[in-house]
Amino acid sequence: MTLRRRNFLKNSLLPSGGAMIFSLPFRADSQAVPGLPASMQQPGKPFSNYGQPSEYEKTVIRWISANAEVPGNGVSWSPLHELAGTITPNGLHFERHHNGVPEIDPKQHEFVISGLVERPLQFSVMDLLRYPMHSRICFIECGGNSNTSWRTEPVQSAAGYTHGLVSNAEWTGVPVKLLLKEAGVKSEAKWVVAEGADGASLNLSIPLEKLLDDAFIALYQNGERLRPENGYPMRLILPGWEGITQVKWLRQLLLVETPAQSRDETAQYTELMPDGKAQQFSFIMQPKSIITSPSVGMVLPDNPGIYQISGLAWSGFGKVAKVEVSCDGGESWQEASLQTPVLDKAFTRFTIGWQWNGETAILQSRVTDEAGNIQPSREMLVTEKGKHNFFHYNAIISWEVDPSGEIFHVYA
Ligand SMILES: Nc1nc2c(c(=O)[nH]1)N[C@H]1C(S)=C(S)[C@@H](COP(=O)(O)O)O[C@H]1N2
Ligand SMILES: [Mo]
Repeated sequence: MTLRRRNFLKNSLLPSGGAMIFSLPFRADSQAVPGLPASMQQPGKPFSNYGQPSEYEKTVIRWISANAEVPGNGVSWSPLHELAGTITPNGLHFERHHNGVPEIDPKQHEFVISGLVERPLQFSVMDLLRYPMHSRICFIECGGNSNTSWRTEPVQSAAGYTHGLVSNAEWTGVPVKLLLKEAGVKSEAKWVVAEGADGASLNLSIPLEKLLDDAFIALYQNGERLRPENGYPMRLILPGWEGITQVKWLRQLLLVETPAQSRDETAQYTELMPDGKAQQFSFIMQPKSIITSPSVGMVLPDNPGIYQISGLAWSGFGKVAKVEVSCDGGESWQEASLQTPVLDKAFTRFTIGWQWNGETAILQSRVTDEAGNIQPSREMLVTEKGKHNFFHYNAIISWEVDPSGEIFHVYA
């Protein structure tokens, strides 16, 4: 290795160890142009090593709700109402931390596969980077997303700050089945306990079949290495499944016969049903959609006027099949256009034109996924799941546009 590198340097045009200075024959094209103001005749700001959003976009931020009693515990909401397209920029991906963000030196980090396997394996970050990788765009949604909607009164925060514990990114990493094959899964193994390297070693039990299906260990997020907040240097991605199962700062996959019954699959992330029993392991995220623009807190400038309704839809069961939009509180529905490509278990952008007549209007969207699941009304969801649930709220979201142009969150 050393030898080859030395040869490479010898044969290259770069002075070894020296700085790379390029003096390409650039054209001197910043000459004065008559009639232009002086400011436009100056060169702009210097280049930057890592780009940041424009000064004028400073208000486009995640909204943090930290738990004052438990340091490191809380969420930050993705500003869905400010974003376009389907990919969540890395700095705006929602966050959910139980024990803060650990600072991990990738050179020190080790990931192991152990338990009911023929050959326990240990990987450094460098080891994993040498495996064949694949990329996939998919959403991650926290099971607690939208949970203020279980309350009797609708909250009036911006759309993303109520429903934005969901984001969509292109993740790149190593399929788990490849590594499990190498380790040799014993026939008794049925579950896998995934553990993170954060404060309380967050751990979750995952059925082995999902790991042998489409699970992967992501090292990259939208083309660059994972952000510390999203699991650097590696995290589990389980397309379409509840956020809690997608363990960040992954350090172990332990193959076992039965689930660990850990804190976050017993005391938390279970669904309290009307009969008083709690449902465990609600892994797949149900179909959901939201109109992101216009939405609560915005004001429509023209009354009457023509507007573009735009929103996001997704389902843990597969692709979005259709999205219908109603402007009259669900009396009538029209099919929206879906932006292509429509991807499996990923955000799909929908749009539809709307001619507002200036009167009170209630805007709603309703998604149907390719498995035939339809997003329920709030009434249907509450009837099925009761009033004391906390997780998996996926009912239709309603925005009321008043004649003043102001928009409110309502239950309709
Ligand atoms: N190790 C570890 N993994 C974790 C968590 C955590 O606190 N620690 N939070 C989980 C929860 S509840 C969710 S919703 C997702 C959030 O992923 P994100 O912060 O990258 O959006 O990570 C999951 N993985
Ligand atoms: Mo979560």
